[in-house]
Amino acid sequence: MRFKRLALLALFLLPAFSMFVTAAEVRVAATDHKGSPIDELVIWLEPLDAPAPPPTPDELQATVEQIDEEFDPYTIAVRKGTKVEFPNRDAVQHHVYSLSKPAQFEIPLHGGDETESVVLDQPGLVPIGCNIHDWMLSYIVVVDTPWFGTSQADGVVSVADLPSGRYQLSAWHPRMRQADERTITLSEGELNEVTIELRLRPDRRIRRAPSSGGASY
Ligand SMILES: [Cu+2]
Repeated sequence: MRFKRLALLALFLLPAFSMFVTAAEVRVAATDHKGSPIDELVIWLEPLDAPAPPPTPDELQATVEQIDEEFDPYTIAVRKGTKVEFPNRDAVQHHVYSLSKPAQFEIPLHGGDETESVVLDQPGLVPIGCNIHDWMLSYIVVVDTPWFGTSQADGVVSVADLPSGRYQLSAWHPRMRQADERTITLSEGELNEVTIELRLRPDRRIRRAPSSGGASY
């Protein structure tokens, strides 16, 4: 009796398991024209053969912190419709805003431990800044797909659980004028490796003012 039940359970689980093993994984390794890995590169994959699956509630949550008078992360992709929270981890106040086409908002002065949020429901690039600290910058890329990620210091970003098929792979970095786009075909059950070489503009990012620790303004 017990065995029968287990056999039935296995039969029931089998389709879910096979779906998992036939999914594709993509691993993007990005370098600049000098061969150095590109950190903080946002990539996303839009399916070309079928519509993207609808979002789950868990997918529609993201956080951009203000910590040590910087935004963290510097670049992030979120799915269209995501509620992005902006918690302030600093004792000083920040004033987060965006004047972008997909989203214009302003979160007036908010102090330590206060969290404000914005729902981003239009795809596109949403640069955000702080009215008080000019060097604070972050870039939110709002995409209409569940498959996206950001590269680490080694220039690598992996995205798993994609159905096999054709995708538009887009890559964007704040030091690029426009996103790099290419079509790729992903095979089931395989790790699909893609190498991308991109030309980046010089790094003009202004880092946090060295005076911190002194004045709080
Ligand atoms: Cu600030």
